[in-house]
Amino acid sequence: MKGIYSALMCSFDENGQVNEKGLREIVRHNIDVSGVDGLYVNGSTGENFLISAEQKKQIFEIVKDEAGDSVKLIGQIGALNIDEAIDLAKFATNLNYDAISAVTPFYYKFDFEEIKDYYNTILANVDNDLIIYSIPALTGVNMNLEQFGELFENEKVIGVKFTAPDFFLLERLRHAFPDKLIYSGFDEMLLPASVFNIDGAIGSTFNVNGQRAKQIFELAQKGQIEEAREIQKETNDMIAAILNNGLYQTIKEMLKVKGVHAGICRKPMKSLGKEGIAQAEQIAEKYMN
Ligand code: NGF
Repeated sequence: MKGIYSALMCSFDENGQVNEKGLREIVRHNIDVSGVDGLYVNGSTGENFLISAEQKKQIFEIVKDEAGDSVKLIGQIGALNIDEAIDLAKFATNLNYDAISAVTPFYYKFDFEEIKDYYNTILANVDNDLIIYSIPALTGVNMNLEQFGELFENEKVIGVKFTAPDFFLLERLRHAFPDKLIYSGFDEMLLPASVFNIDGAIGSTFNVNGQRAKQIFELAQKGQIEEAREIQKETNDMIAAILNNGLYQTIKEMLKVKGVHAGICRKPMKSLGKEGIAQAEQIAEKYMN
């Protein structure tokens, strides 16, 4: 389960429906061109919180059908409706997803006991391993070392997708839980996270930059920090340009330059105008092979 995972984009048409052909092309691009080790399906980058449960299932099915067993698959099933989360967990598990993942429940200010109960309830109902998806900047849920430890007491909780710039906590987690999987979630901080001996990373920009991400991760593991720093610098030039233009929309337009029918983002995300599309095309020309 170690390595570089794309937080998979999904292709949607103008009516907000899943474009199956486009989604299959995105999967193929990630496997054949970006060369990632795995796909994180129905995460933030997949616009998971903007789509119906039926669409989530459709995406789980298409991705598994296209990827087969060629790369590892993690299915993000977290939903505020715990029945939906359990249903999606069973669905992804029946499709042979290698693991499930669930974002910390958000919006209502759940206390830690409620969050722990959420994960343990899901896992009592499904025969699969789970990776916690921690992204405090978007959920408002901050957990400390002891709280992660309590969640890890459930043996089926095998790791965490750690999307936070808190390197002190990251180092403490690594030290305290050497047997749990720790995936870094901020692509622009992949190198410093790798230096702390993470097991892998999950990111949106790997859809268009998977090869560089793999190089950074592997060089850091070998202690070749100077070379890794060069590639992280080039990567961050690209990420800064993407963030400046609109994150998910720009990645989709970059994929289109490579012939991938990546579609548009679901409302209420807006589409790029002519200038934004031209900017995305320039970023693709400059940074994609
Ligand atoms: O898009 C976000 C929002 N974060 C992603 C990633 O952590 C999300 C990150 O790659 C993810 O894994 C998922 O789709 O579930 C950033 O887009 C990237 O580092 C640029 O800032 O924070």
